[in-house]
Amino acid sequence: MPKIQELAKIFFEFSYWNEMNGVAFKPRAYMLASESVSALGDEVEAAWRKGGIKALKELPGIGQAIAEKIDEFMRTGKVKEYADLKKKFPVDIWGLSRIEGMGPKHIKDLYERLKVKNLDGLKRALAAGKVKTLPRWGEKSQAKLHKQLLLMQESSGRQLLGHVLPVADEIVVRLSKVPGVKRCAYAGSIRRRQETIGDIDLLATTDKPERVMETFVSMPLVETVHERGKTRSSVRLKIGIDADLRVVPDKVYGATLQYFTGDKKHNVMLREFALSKGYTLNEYGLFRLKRKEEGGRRKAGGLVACKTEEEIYKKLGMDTPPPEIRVGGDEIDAARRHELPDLLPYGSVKGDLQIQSDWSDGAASIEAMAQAAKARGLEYIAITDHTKSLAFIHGLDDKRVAEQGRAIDKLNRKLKGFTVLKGTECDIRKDGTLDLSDKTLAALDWVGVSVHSNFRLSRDEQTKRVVKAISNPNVDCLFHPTCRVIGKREPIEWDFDEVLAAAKKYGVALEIDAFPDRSDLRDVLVREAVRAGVKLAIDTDAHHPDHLLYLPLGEAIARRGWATKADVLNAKNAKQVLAWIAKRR
Ligand code: DGT
Ligand code: CA
Ligand code: CA
Ligand code: ZN
Repeated sequence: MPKIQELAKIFFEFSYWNEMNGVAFKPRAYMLASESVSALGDEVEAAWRKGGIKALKELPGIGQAIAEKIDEFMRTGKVKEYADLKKKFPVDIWGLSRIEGMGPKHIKDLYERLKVKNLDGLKRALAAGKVKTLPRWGEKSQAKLHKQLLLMQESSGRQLLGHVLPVADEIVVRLSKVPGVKRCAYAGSIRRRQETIGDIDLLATTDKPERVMETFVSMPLVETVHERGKTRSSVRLKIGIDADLRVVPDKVYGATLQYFTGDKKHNVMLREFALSKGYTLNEYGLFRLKRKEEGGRRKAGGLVACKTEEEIYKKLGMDTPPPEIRVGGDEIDAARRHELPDLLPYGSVKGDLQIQSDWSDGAASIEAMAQAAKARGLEYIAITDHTKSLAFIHGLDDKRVAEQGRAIDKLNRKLKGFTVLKGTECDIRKDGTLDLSDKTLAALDWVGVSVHSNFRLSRDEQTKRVVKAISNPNVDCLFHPTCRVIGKREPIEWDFDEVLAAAKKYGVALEIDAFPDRSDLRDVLVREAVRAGVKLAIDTDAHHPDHLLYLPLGEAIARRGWATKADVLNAKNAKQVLAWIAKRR
């Protein structure tokens, strides 16, 4: 585990430990510190080197006590209080907590009553039927736990796009600088912006493969080298994922990029289509097939295209499908008919419509979030703190929402060329009613609603609950519609068609939440929303200024769902968004 993640884990475990023991305030302070450290990454060490404890305290979510622990960790590689904790309570809190529904008290029970210390121990206890004897875990939770463990196993090995993409970008920058390298890119699932990534596929073109291979296998990011060859090398990265590099001559770059971008199904379909047109396609290019010889097979003949992807698709008589939609569905047909949509260009989103501040569970002040968004080139944000049902994270009640509104008015008078919208992430109660009064909601600029509890209602009940919530005329958007958390929580069960129809009827937008483990709505549902003419709102669900960098991941999901600029509400400016809201309310 990288050093900084180690620190994030330490603070996370402190948070849970304090919570187990009923200590006030500390759990939240440690949780914020953990999120902050994890989001800031290497900036923490840089700040510490520059200005020690004092500089650390300037970082969001970090106070004196935490700064002292970071200082200790940077100096000694350890935190003494943490070592003491591990002696008292030798449990992999971090690992166990990855299971949905596994809170601090459960972890305490599991250890004290069943001596469960980690996921393996939990598996054994489950298999032995011991878990259901615990007061907090009945038969039903036992079954659910089994399912959760399976879900974790399925996703193990694959990593979230949002965590891998920055690393892949860094490698491409590094390799591109090697003398003699003409072109370099990542292909595979990263280029397609799939939500999880199995391994990183890289391409480089050069006449001197040795130098780029040497750079690749000796990058500081590399943990072990699996294989080093003249045209292909493969390594394990420290973040726990493999990366392959293939080096090819520059003139076949297009063909190789097309082949290794995939996905496999798209390639199979494309190759079949090429054959039907008298061509053959492989990673070296598109070739004309020779006439069938007597009794023999048709052989590859002259090269037709290989320099760029566009050239290859063009020779096949079609437009080039953007990598995000190459899934082996109807994209080849659409490309042949020249009917591919103009996908939402990256950088189109002008404002972030879901931001949490330190009024609820965010790490930074409203102003800090606004400044960070402005620095990233956005024109507006909506502050959407949680509401009172989520008391454990200081959700706002009507009174505090009003108070926050006044604070935002004041801030807007100060900010130049930037707007903060007054919003909420209002909790949808079990019965579909909302957690704030209609009067409060009506006074807000932007009302998002979402489900945070009772994930396991019957399909019918869940559908009715959500439809009822979005039928409230003050509601503008349904946040993280399916409540899925990748590798952790399954989507809620409901009738998506019915919710979609209701969203259309009431003019409510559906959110695309760009936060890496959410990616909710996912691509196929986005496409259904686009078909139904329901507007999408892309946002980061930022709880920290650094989370704003996830916005392009949301744009990628929209692209995977064939969304164009016209489908995305916040591709509009603040004034246009407010006009849209005014019209629909
Ligand atoms: P991943 O790594 O599981 O996230 O997904 P991909 O799509 O990156 O898959 P990967 O790394 O196995 O292969 C990269 C691309 O190379 C894949 O999308 C298409 C191409 N490719 C690999 N193996 C085959 C194959 O057997 N046939 C064809 N047509 N293409 C292949
Ligand atoms: Ca791959
Ligand atoms: Ca691969
Ligand atoms: Zn939150």
